[in-house]
Amino acid sequence: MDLVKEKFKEIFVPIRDELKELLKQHSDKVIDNVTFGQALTGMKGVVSLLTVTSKLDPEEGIRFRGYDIPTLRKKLPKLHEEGEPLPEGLFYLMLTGEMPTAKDVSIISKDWALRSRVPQHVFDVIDAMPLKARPMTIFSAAILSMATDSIFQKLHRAGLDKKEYWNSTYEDAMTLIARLPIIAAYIYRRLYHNGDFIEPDYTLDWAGNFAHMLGYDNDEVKRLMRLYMVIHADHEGGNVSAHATHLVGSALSNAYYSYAAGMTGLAGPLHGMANQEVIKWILEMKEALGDNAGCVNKDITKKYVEQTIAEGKVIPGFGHAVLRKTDPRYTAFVEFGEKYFPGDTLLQLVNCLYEIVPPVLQSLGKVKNPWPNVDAASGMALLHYGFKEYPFYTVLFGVSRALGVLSQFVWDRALQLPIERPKSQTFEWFKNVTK
Ligand code: AMX
Repeated sequence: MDLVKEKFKEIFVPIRDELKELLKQHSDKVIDNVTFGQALTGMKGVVSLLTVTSKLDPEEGIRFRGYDIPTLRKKLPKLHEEGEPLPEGLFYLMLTGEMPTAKDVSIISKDWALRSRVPQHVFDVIDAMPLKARPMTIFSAAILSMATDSIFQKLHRAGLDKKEYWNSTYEDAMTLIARLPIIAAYIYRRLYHNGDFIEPDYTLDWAGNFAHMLGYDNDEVKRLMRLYMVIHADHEGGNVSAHATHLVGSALSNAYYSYAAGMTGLAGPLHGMANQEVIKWILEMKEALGDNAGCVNKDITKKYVEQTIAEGKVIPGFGHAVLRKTDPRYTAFVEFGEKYFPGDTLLQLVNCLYEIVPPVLQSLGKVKNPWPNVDAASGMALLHYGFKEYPFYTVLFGVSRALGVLSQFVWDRALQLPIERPKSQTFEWFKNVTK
């Protein structure tokens, strides 16, 4: 058994046993109440999921195994002292709960490089999609097509003991993560660079190699890609992509099916697609307002924001279902911009929207969180380096999200979490309970 897998087993077995014991003793204990409003507005705040990898605090933002983003940027192993953490390390931390050493990170980097060969039929599936298909449609189809390789599925059909589910699920999750940069880069080069594909460079780390295969060999872009892959990795269990992955997996669907479900959820404009919507909206605003966009003319920009809302649309990149403060992931991207490209006009515009948009949203009297989320700033950094094909941005988010949802997926199997099945009621029932 490999070292990381062995370590994981040592860690999860006592936790699995403890969970079983707790369930045996306390199954009837009431831990939460559900209001009429919560049941009908997306179950927000209702505790009903077990997620070990991360926890989202409405005021402080995301913590991965207890560590916030600024701490992770300092503590996780890096290639360069002043650079960004390696996503391999975050994966290790989410899986084991322990801060990795440089050696742990290097073991994962090498393991992913070894597992990364993508079967030909996956490229054939991608090539069969029309060039006008959305990148997330192609990405999800490619992931699904890899289910042919699921070791869990093969062993399960042959009659696998449920205590062993975690082992082949770990194999599937690692292989899936290893292959994602190659698949995503292939889609990107096919759609936007005439199919001029770039071979992987296995002397690079996972995210550095991803930037390289996309066609960005600049060292700053590699740093940005490491940050990007760390920042989007996880946001506890209830967000659409994490929850969809968990839900589908709870039926013992394999990791490929489950993560593909997560990705089709991430593709929605209220979730991961917001990162492309932000850039689309900003570019349209610049087109409409010319030199007046941003702090040059705050009144005109404010009117543009109000006009978007008057047209029945949301302001992409602002608001959140859980957060009630500025998203620390947003702050991390702005800090990156201020370090590497402080004079950038788009960075200035993003900073200016931070002043203009929240008061407009607050004035509506219904928006629970007027502050920017991660998507308000991530595209600005990509655009700075010439990565202008914004319909692809959600794929980048998706590659990163695999780290969180698949480490949790391995935990789901290790803890033998059961099939998920909340209760639904009819409209008549809901009317009756109000009487
Ligand atoms: N612009 C305009 N209106 C907004 C808004 C925004 N950015 N954010 C919330 N509202 C509106 C809602 O549409 C809702 O209006 P309604 O009552 O007329 O339907 C009202 O304010 C109350 O919504 P809420 O409780 O504050 O938010 P929510 O939990 O229902 O939704 C979210 C959260 C993120 C979907 C919402 O804030 C939004 O649509 N934001 C813009 C899209 C976006 O940036 N999504 C990315 C989120 C992060 C991610 O997953 N990547």
